[in-house]
Amino acid sequence: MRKTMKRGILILGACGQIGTELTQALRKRFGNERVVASDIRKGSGQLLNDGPFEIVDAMDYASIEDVVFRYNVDTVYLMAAMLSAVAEKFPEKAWNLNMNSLFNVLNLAKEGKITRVFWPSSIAVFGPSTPSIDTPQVTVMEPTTVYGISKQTGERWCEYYNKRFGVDVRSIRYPGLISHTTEPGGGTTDYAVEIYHRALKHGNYRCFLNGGTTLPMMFMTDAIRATIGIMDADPDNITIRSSYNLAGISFDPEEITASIQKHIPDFEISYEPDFRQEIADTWPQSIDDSTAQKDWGWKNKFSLDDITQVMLKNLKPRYEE
Ligand code: AKB
Repeated sequence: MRKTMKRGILILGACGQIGTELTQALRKRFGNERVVASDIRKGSGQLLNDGPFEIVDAMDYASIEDVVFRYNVDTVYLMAAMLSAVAEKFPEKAWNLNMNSLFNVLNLAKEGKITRVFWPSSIAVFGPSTPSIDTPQVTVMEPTTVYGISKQTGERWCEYYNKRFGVDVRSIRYPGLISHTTEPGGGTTDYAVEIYHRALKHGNYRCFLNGGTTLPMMFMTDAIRATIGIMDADPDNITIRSSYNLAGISFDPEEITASIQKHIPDFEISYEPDFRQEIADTWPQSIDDSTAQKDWGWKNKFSLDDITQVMLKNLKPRYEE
C-alpha cells in the first residue's frame, strides 16, 4: 500500500502573542516536524529548537509560497498583524501588513496551493454604533480604528473568497487575550497582562484605561482551544465565513484589581487614561457567541479568578529574588 505523506501546517507570525502558544499546541498535537513556525525575525529558542522555523515576511507572496512548497503545507494560520494601539501610530504600515498578508494567503488557497486558512479577526471590528452589551454575531459594524477597519475589511474578503472561490477560510473575533507565556503586542487590552507583572514586581499599577472600562477578555488556553476547535469542525458546520463572535469573560480594571487583591491584599491601582481609552470606549463590553456554540461547540472555561490564580502562580518565580 502506498503511504501518503502527512501535509504540513504553517504559522505566519509564530513569534507573536497567539502564534507562540498556537505553534506549541499544534506541534504537541500533530508532531514537531509537521508544524512550521515562521516570522519576520527569529523568535524564542523553544520555537526554533522544537521544530522547523523559517524567516518569512507575510507581505511577501513568494517567500510564503516557497515554504508552502518545501514543506508540502496544506493549512496556514496567518497570525501576523499590527494590533490596535500600534496601528494608530502607523496607519499605513498597519493597513499594508494586515491586508497584504491576508491577500497572499487567500490567493494561495484560491490557486489550490493550500487547502485551509485560519485568519484572526477581533472585537475591534465593532464600533461606537454597535450594541455594546451581548454584541450579536450580525450587527452594526462601524469601526473607528485603523486596526478595526483592517479587520472588518479582512472579514469581508474572507467571506468573498469563500463564496466566490470556495476557499476554506475560518476565523474568530478574538477578545483581549491573557497569557503568562507570551507578552501582548501593542493592543488596547494589554493592561490585563501588564497588571499581573506589575502586581508581582512592584505591588502597584498605573492603568492606561479608566477603572470602569469593561472589555471582553479570554485566557490564552481557551483562545488556543477555540482556534483548534474551529479548524477541527466539519466544513459544513461553518456557517460564518467572515468571522465568529467568541465570548470569554468581561471585566474592568477595578474587577481585575479585586481579583488580584485576593492573593496580594496590598496591591494598588491608579488610573491615567491615554489614547487607548478612546479606542476601548468604542469596543463592546460583552459578546454573544451563541452561533459559535451552535456551529462548532464552543464554550469558554476560565473565569477571571481562574485566570488570576494561574497568572500569579506562573509569573511569581520570575519576580522572586
Ligand atoms: C488589541 O487590543 O488590539 C487586541 C484585540 C482586542 O484584538 N488585543
